[in-house]
Order: sequence, then C-alpha cells, then structure tokens
Amino acid sequence: MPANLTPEYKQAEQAYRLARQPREQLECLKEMLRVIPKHKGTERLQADIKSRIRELTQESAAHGKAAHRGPSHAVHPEGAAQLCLIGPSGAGKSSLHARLTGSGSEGGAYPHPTQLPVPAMLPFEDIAFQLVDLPPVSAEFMQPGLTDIVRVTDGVLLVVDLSAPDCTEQLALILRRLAEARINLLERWPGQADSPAASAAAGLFSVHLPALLLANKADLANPEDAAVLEDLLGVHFPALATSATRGQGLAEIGPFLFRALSIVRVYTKAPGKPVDQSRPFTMRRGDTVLDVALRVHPDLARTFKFARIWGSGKFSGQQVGADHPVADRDVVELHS
Ligand SMILES: Nc1nc2c(ncn2[C@@H]2O[C@H](COP(=O)(O)OP(=O)(O)OP(=O)(O)O)[C@@H](O)[C@H]2O)c(=O)[nH]1
Ligand SMILES: [Mg+2]
Repeated sequence: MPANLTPEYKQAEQAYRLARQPREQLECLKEMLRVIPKHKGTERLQADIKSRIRELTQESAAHGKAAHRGPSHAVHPEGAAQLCLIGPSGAGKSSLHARLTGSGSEGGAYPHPTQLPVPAMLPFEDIAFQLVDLPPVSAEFMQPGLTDIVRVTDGVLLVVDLSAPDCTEQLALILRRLAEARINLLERWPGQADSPAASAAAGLFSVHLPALLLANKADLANPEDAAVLEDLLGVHFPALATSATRGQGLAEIGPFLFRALSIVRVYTKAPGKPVDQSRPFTMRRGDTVLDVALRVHPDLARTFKFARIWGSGKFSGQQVGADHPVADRDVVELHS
C-alpha cells in the first residue's frame, strides 16, 4: 500500500536524517510521529518510528543524565572522511590508532581499556582521515552511546586480534551486535568496481557502512589466518594483516581509504590569483564543479556562471559548466 507521505512529514524525516545528537533525533522522531498521515499504508513506518523512539529513550536512560547534557558522545567530523575503530577488548584498536595518528590513545590520558571516543587524524599525502578510537564491544557490554557515533560515520575499521583463539567468535559477535543496532557492514566500498549503488543501501533506520578488516597482531599469528577467519564466518570484507607493534600493514591503510572512498582532491583558485595548494577540497568521484562551488560557499553555488579547469579538462584552463565532473588534482577557478 502506498504511504503517500506529506511534504510536512518528509521535512520532519529530513530533519531526523541530519540530526547527529540522540536528543535531537528523539525530538525529530516525535515530530515525525506527530505529522505522519495515520492510515494503513504508514502503519509499518509508524511502528519503526516508535521502536526507534523506544531505543533512543532506553539508551538515554541507560547513560543517565549524560545523554541530556548533549554533545558528550558526538564526534565532530573532520578531514576527508571519518572512520570508526570497532573491535573486541584488547584487539589493539588504541595501539593502531596511536601508531596511525600519533594520538597517544593507548595508555597516557586514556587508560586501557578505552572509555571514551578519541578522534585523531591519519595523514595521507596532502589530506587526512579522521580515525575515532572507541571502547570495546564484547558479549557482556557495549556502551550505549557507541552506536550513535557509528551510525553517522563514513566507514568502519574492524579490528580483531588474529592471535586470539576465539577471534572468529569475537568477530561474529561484533557483527551481530551491530546488526542488532541496525548497523550493517558492507563488504564493498564505493570505489570498488562492483560496489552497489549508494542509494540502494540507504535506509531510514538502518545504516550500511563499508568495512575494512584489520587482522591485527599479525606479528603473533600467521597473517594468512585472516583469510581463514573470513572463510569461517562467510564474510568477505577487504582485509589487511597489521601489527600495531611492528608496523606491518599500517602504510597500506591510508592509500586503501583514499581509493575505496573514491576521494578526489580539488584545489581552488580565485580569478587572477594563484592556486591555493595548501588545502584541497576533498570531493568524491562523480562530484561536479557545482558541488565544489557548494563546498566553497553556498552563495558561490547560487550565483555560479562557469568554471575554468586545469587537469581533467581537454586543455588547460578550459571553460566548463556546472555539471562537469571533477577529477583528482584538478584546479578549479569558479566564476559567478
Ligand atoms: N604483539 C602485539 N601486541 C599488540 C598489537 N597491538 C596491540 N597490542 C597489545 O595488545 C594490548 C591491548 O592493546 P590496546 O591497543 O589497548 O587494545 P584495544 O583494542 O584498544 O583495547 P580496549 O580499549 O580495551 O578495547 C596492549 O598490551 C598492546 O600493546 C600488535 O599488533 N602486536
Ligand atoms: Mg582501546
């Protein structure tokens, strides 16, 4: 039966999609429930909204007043993309995070085991990815706020201890825990040839995130075991054997993310001015000159006339229109 949703409802749903804080999400969900047309065609959706409200209410009760204080658990996204480190206790998430970002997330100010999300940047060439170190996920416990952080991230680094005898069970458990929170991990990244269309994966209450398996402590195990592990579980995430202590595999993470997320760097220049080489805008493959203008400033997008492009153009300084797709390392001069 068609849902026949009203513009008023769609607006409320859009506000929910944009909300990052659980409290804000809760308000939006209540608004959605208030304005949703009440008929047979929306019964399923109404039930989903109610169950999401229940989840959020339970979570906020579980961490007491903390949830009502607001942004305690939110991690402000920075850099080309945000990736969350997820794994069982002691797998080496903080050690990897510390090695990759220089965060000192292991020990130091954040004693083992990790209690709070710790964001820090992994540099790659002239851009950086934000890696968020998280508390462990175990059979007994998963911090209530953890899934709120993961729901809005760009991708997951699944960290397992390859040398642990129960490594397979741990990974299975984490996938189950995430699935219970309606977070589904994808085996294909946007930059991979056979990746499914992004829109097909986008649901309102369930999220689909691409995942990279980091089979850590490879120094203590047979790195080939990563493939065995995946075969046992019937999963096929892209995988890297890593060692946070010896450094093995770590240099491959940045290049993997760059390719897998289809990142395209664009340098902008104002007419008559030199190129700003210092800080590229990080776009995604398929983005256009107009998307670049939007990122620079919404006004620029509104008044956009044409652009000159150096790099992917047929010739240097070629004049292109709003829908010209940008390529990595393009220089774009926006005219409005
Ligand atoms: N041999 C070896 N030891 C490692 C490696 N990575 C981490 N460790 C050790 O494993 C222990 C746990 O590492 P952490 O980085 O704290 O693990 P974690 O996943 O952050 O643990 P939680 O915060 O409790 O979830 C520490 O003693 C690390 O030194 C590795 O690649 N090889
Ligand atoms: Mg840790």
